Amino acid sequence: MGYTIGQKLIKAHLMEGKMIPGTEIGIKIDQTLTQDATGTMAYLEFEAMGVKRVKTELSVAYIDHNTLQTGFENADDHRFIQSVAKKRGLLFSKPGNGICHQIHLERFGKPGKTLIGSDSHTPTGGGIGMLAIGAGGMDVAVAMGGGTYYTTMPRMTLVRLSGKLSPWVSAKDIILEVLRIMSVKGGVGKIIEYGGEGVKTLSVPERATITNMGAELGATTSVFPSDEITRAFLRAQGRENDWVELRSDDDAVYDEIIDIDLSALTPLAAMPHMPDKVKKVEEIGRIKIDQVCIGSCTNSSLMDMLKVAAILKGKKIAPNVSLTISPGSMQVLNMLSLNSALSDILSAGARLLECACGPCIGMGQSPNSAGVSLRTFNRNFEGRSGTADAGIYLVSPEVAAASALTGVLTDPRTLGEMPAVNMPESFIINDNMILKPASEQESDSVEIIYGPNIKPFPSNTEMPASIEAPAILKVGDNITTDHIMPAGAKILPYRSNIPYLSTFCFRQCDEKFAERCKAAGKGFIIGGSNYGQGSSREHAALVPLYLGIKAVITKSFARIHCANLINSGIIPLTFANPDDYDDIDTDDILKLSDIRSKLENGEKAVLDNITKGHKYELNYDLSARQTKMLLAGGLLNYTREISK
Ligand code: MIC
Ligand code: SF4
Repeated sequence: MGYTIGQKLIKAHLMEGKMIPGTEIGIKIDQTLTQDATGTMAYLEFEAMGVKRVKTELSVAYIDHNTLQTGFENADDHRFIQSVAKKRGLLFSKPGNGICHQIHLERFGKPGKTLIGSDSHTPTGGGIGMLAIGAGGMDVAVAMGGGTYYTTMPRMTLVRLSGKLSPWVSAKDIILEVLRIMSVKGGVGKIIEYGGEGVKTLSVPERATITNMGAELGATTSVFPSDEITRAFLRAQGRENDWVELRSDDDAVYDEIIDIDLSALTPLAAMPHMPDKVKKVEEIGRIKIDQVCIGSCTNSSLMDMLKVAAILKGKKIAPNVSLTISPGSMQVLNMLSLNSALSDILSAGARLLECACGPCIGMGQSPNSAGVSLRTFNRNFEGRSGTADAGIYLVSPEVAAASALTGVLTDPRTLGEMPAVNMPESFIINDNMILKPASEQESDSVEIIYGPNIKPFPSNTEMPASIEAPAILKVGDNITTDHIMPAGAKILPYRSNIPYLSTFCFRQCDEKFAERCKAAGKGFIIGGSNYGQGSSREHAALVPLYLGIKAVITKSFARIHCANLINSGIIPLTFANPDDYDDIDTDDILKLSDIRSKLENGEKAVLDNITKGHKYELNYDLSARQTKMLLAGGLLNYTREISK
């Protein structure tokens, strides 16, 4: 039996375990990336591990999320990360250089290599045939120290593409169609691989849009073959030597096959407030819009920007619309500025923002009250934009630009012929915003600079024999990490200050959550299915840990968040009978009796509802290593224990 691309990549990096779906595997990591919003914590953890130099082939620390610098906090974090990078052997991408995933694709990603990043959209690298996985900061810290990365062996899904996209339809519509078919939890435990004749019609930036937004499926990662198109992209980046061919075997076996005829697709949009609430633009109709934002790691490549410039050329945006453009990297902006594209964008009335995440993570550009915003981004969770009652629609650059001109949601096919866009043979290469580390000899004299906003991260203790505590919060399905630990301009500057961050935890669901946790001293969270979807931010585990949360009991979990809970020593449990969820109310006193010995002996866990006098059976899906980690009170305690 042959192998899929995902299986080949795993096989080539397998350190522990067997490639049996659902079981734990350990893989060797070649490259890592961090961004600043998760990076400060990852480097604090790395420092706590006491490793002198990173042991990967390449590790890059990017600054792209917290670039507003409304106070000293962000700049201090940047300085801290820069000093760690210099001392410990990492490349450092300065603020303004662009979004980590876009730059990594342009300058560093290599087909056939593994990459983990402390950001859920790390699978963007799958667009050039990498095994690129989003993970919590602690997992990235371990990988930087040369440690194995553990995950569950995924099942393989093939999305078989046939035909060719029609004019005005683009890669964003392909991934929105996949989301429509599979839903935000449809990818959990899977690698989504793209194949079929249609693949040959897609350029690398288009492929990267698709693998990027595979994060919204909950997938472990997404991957495209590495072919002549990949080679041409790397050549244009001056890196043809990094190319290797990668394709699935003819007799590879997939667990699931989804067929999509590209020629049948039309422009799509994800409606508020979930990336899988996908409808045809023509069906939604010409709703009035207030804002259009073009950019984010999903759609900020040169190709995207050139298309937007061509659509806007010689026209004016509607008076009721505020249009923002954030190019994905300095390379993209540089290239736009060298031809008339930038001036076409500006003359139409666009507001040019920095090459950074910006509005995607609520760093500015929050829409007006009850505003309608069309964004080429990947997430439209309620409140993420910074305006609680705004309605965010996720669309392609074509739909965004066409709608900015008309002032209403517009199917771009109504604009007539699509303007042609030509990609250059080669990109401008200027890595002057990427700083090299000190040499090993010089590194001893480099000082790590901590600012006053950088506070120690919370630690856990060994798991007790039993845990009795109230259900502090009960939430429904598809709770995102933006619910658990919101981001945005007011909160993001405090990513290295867990005590302060904790006051914002779960605010959208219960304003008094933090207060109630403090009053109770300890507690449980009860959740529905796909709990913790979205971001990789380990703050969504570290903050609950700080607030005394001992276990989270749900119908099911999203992958990265579940791993982050375990790393923090918070027990993730699921109801054996999902209906038991309905029986629990907020403030019920619950008891995990003999939980320690149950986990040690692999026995079913039982939750006593002391208030109601009922008992519920609970499941847990833990490897032997994860069980030991939980018993020890998290990854750092466990690592200390085994290295004694
Ligand atoms: C996001 O898109 O939600 C983020 C901000 O990039 C996060 C990381 C973070 O919370 O810092 C992600 O996707 O992992
Ligand atoms: Fe940045 Fe948005 Fe991409 Fe997250 S999804 S990395 S916030 S651009």
